[in-house]
Amino acid sequence: MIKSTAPINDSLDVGGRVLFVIPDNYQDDNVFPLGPGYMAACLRLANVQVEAYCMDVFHHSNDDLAAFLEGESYDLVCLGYMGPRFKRGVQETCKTIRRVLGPESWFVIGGYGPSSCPEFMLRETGADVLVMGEGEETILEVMMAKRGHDIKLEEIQSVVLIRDDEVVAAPRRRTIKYLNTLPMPAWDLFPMDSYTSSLKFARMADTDKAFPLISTRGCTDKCSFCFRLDSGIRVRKPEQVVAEMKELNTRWGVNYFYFVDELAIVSRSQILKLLALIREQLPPIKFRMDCRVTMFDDEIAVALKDAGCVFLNIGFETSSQEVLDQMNKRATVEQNVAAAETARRAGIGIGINMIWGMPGDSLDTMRRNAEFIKRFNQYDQIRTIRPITPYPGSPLFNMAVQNGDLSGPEDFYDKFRNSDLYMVNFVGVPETEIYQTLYEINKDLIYDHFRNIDGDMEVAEGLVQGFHDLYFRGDTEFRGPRLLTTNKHVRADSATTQGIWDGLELKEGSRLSGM
Ligand code: B12
Ligand code: SF4
Repeated sequence: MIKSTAPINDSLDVGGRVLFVIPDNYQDDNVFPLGPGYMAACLRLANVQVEAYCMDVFHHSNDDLAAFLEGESYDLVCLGYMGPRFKRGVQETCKTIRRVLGPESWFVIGGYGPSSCPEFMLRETGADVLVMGEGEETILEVMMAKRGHDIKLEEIQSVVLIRDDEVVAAPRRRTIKYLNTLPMPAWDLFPMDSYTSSLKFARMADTDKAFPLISTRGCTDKCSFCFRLDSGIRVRKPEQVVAEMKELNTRWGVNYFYFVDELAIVSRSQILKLLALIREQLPPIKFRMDCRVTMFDDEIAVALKDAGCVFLNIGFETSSQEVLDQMNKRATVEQNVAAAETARRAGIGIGINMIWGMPGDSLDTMRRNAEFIKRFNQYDQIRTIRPITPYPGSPLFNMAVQNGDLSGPEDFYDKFRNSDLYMVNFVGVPETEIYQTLYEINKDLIYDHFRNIDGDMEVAEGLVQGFHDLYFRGDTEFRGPRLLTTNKHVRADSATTQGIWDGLELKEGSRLSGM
């Protein structure tokens, strides 16, 4: 019996075959699936043959998947997904896998969607195994159980199963303490030409190649609307992160790095060290990352800009202190304003993420949120106001269940249609008024955006019509401006040298000192 976690190194010889199915997102800007990439790399160390079937890149249908699976035999067929597209897409893919797989293969699910409501997801998908949280160690042990090693499936930490109609959930495993022990993602298993050319962000030239990487896992905070897959935050060694960037740059020409960390700036010393290494060891590159307003100031902004940061995604969330407090954001409106101003001074674009519809919100706070966007907009993204969705696993979802607004995950997934619709009314304002105000505000924000980028007003009108049809005619196919947020409908590339530095000091040898 294996008592401890299976080692992620080449000391194990497990053998066998595993397939990762990447579900379709029905869009062309596909993000490389880092989770499966990491798990595949760990399995390969244990001599497992791993393959990937990317429905997202090739827009394979479920019939294509069925035909593909019928000719193959795998020990595990693995699928990870987030909640929102579960009912509209992923569920059918799961049914297809379930129908085609014979008893010689196990169907394994994991990621944010499954981990937030395991029993519901196991019953809805018919999966044999559900992995909670981080997957690298668990999938290796599941594969060992499948291959007849001395380990029982139901005893593997973080595994959830249904046996005789009862849910059997093993205790959660501890998160991987040292992320540096993980191998690099198994990029070569995936269609890298597609993944490196499909993302087009603002301030990117058409020839630039963008690609994701992650330098931390987790977050220091627990905002009420956010489902945390695992608690706490872990940081990779900056040397290893830069080595990964170098490899992506030399092997695939990646020159725009998309840090997908939920919280990339954890401490001053950590970020300054990483930025210094980027400056020292990489050719000129661009990158974007997410940060909290509480860990952002002029010194960090200058260092970010100097290392190539062109865009920061910031969760401002709201312009109301009361709502910030209620959502447990641990930030102030003053810090929000200061962060937006600091980014503008430094010439770094910002993603102005504002949500509305939290307890404490009103039509007035919605209007103030829109004003905040207009005041600090640099037009790197088409920003509109989206009402909050209480995703399963988040404290807000639990509140909706306690209040009797939702009965559980099944009710959530029955009701969820579109993330621009307000699923649970936390504010007590009649829905008709909410949608009328949302419509007026979003119309104003869209026209403001297209006027400021000198954009195609017909595209703007199409978007406004889309919101109209969604709010008032129930056309839930509309997906908001997100499919248009490529670099075509955002501010023109400024070569990132339009920063207004306002006396901020540039380091010696700065790549931007000619500005
Ligand atoms: C890239 C990304 C996307 C991409 C997805 C493509 C992709 N390749 O993943 C796009 C842009 C499409 C996207 C969309 C959305 N996203 Co998103 N996204 C991310 C982001 C920034 C990075 C994902 C990533 O690569 N992580 C790094 C890898 C290493 O971690 P991982 O993917 O979680 O994988 C690990 C485990 O989850 C698990 N695992 C994953 N898959 C599988 C599969 C199996 C079989 C197993 C066993 C285990 C397993 O093991 C992996 C390794 O440890 C995360 C933030 C984050 N840092 O995770 C948000 C995040 C996942 N997204 C989030 C949200 C809310 C959304 C949207 C709902 C936003 C919206 N309102 O539209 C949509 C939903 C789209 C949908 N289809 O359902 C939330 C999820 C919250 C939740 N409760 O589900 C996150 C956490 C951001 C946040 N803090 O709010 N997103
Ligand atoms: S919303 Fe952002 S800051 Fe808040 S818990 Fe989630 S990742 Fe952390």
